[in-house]
Amino acid sequence: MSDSVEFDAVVIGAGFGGLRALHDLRQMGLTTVLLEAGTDVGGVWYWNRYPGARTDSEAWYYCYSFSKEVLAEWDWSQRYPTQEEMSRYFQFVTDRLDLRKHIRFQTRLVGATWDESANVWVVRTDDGQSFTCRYLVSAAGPLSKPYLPDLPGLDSFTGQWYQSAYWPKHDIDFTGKRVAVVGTGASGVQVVPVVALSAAQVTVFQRTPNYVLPARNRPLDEAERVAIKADYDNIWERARRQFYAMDLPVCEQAAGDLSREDQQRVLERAWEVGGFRFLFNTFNDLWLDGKANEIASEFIRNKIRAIVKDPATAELLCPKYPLAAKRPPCGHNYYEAYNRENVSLVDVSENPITEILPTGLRTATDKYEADIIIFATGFDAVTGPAQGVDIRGRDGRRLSEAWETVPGTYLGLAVDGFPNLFTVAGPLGPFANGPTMVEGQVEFVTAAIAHMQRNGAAAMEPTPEAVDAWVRHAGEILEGTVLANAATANSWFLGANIPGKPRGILAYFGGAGTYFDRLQDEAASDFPGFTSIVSAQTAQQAVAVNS
Ligand code: N01
Repeated sequence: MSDSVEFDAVVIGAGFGGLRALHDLRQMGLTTVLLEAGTDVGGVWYWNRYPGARTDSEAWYYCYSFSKEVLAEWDWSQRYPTQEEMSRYFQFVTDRLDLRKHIRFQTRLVGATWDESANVWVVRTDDGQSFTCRYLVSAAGPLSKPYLPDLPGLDSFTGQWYQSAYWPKHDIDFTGKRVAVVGTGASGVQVVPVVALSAAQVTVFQRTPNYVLPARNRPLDEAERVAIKADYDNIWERARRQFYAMDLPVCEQAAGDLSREDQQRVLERAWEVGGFRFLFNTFNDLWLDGKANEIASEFIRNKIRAIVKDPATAELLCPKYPLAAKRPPCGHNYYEAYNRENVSLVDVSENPITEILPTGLRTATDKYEADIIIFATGFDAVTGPAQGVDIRGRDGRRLSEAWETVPGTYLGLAVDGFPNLFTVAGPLGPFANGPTMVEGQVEFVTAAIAHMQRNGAAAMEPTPEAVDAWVRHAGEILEGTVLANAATANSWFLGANIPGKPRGILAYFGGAGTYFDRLQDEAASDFPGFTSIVSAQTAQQAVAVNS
């Protein structure tokens, strides 16, 4: 496209968003390179190889929709694929679409500076390279910067310790070991039941309990696989309309429309079917109405009390905040694990872990022996990855500073003062099923680039007014939901899980369907929320593109 830049586009991260962006940008004829810190593709599914890691969403919509070849040729083995199956899927997609040769593995972005005189990004990597590009597409992932609590004494620990999100590639033998698991989010609840199968003792340190929905995994048989493949057009149609971008029917009933018996029947049915249906196919006011939410929350607490035999442990496992104020994980015999003799729960909500000792952990009052410590302590979500990278836009303004108090974007995808930077799965993008959400976003990014090419624009960026309006809109939506309580539940939705991180809404909770409509309107109306820079060179190129 241009003689003066080394690449038309640079994409960061070989997860769902990055690989789709690489594919589409190359299809547009743009010279594109993807930078990936790992040794292979997969993004979170490359790094999070902890015991028990598998998807929380069903296979047939937790995948790409765009490639007919991939949809036809790839077969899922089970309802919730394991990390290993997800890795194989990413490798298959990459090779089937011939993307590998455009990926630089073990290469981490350390900085990118907007050169205003040339309208290019100057990108720097950790192997000392530097090159220019016109478009920078960050798909580094919202949950890609693991958080390790700053606990004194970790260096003195004589056993082994691991972070769920940086799990080693070799197997860890837990046989006969005393294992401490710190954290009970989506990662911790998958780790516990699996490690308990071989460890001598598993001690779970819980600060805030979660509402863990039963996943109810099962193998997919051939007939189901054939039916799924035949239904893909409808699956994507439904997923793009559904609130969380999942292939689930739209829920029509409010809790108040139903008798008490019918409410329980609906909840029981969703609990039995398993997965996120409990959130999205029970009451359509579950996210909006405290009373409806409490009916569903208390239903789960009663399930916990019925499953977990020790009443004191059961009560500790019962969350007191509204369901969905934290992202509920799906569990595979999570509550049942506490009925094992080798699993115990320690409540560290009031009595926190204060120190790691050479042979274990301690709180202010007690000591716990451990041979292995697993930190499933989450992520510096959404804005975290940008903090460690020196991205500077116009006038040398740093992205980390721009996002320090309010992580503002327009549509989750672009920031004023940072021309031609696209933040796939960035702040204030929709909280939704990742693959479907990022596919919609990448389609918007390529539409924006095509718009620039047609109009001879060297760059575009959102107006500050568009960013402010989107931030306000996202905040207003949050206030109308039970999620406004997320800070009290230490949720990463608000940055509340990281000590010292400014509290601010990090995701758009208006629903995926509404969001996709908004993207489409913006593109169809020639991007009214953006301003463009036209240079003599790009104007000339536009003539070539249009002729
Ligand atoms: O992280 P989390 P995660 N002492 O932040 C605790 C996605 N995901 O990796 O809640 C003791 O949820 C912390 O306590 P608290 C998914 O979107 C998906 O599990 O802050 N405990 C919490 O219990 C998910 O929401 C999948 O009070 C400490 C835990 O560590 C997101 O990633 C699988 C502590 C962290 O939980 C994050 O999930 C995995 C301390 N000092 C992740 N510091 C699937 O789809 C932190 N904690 C399968």
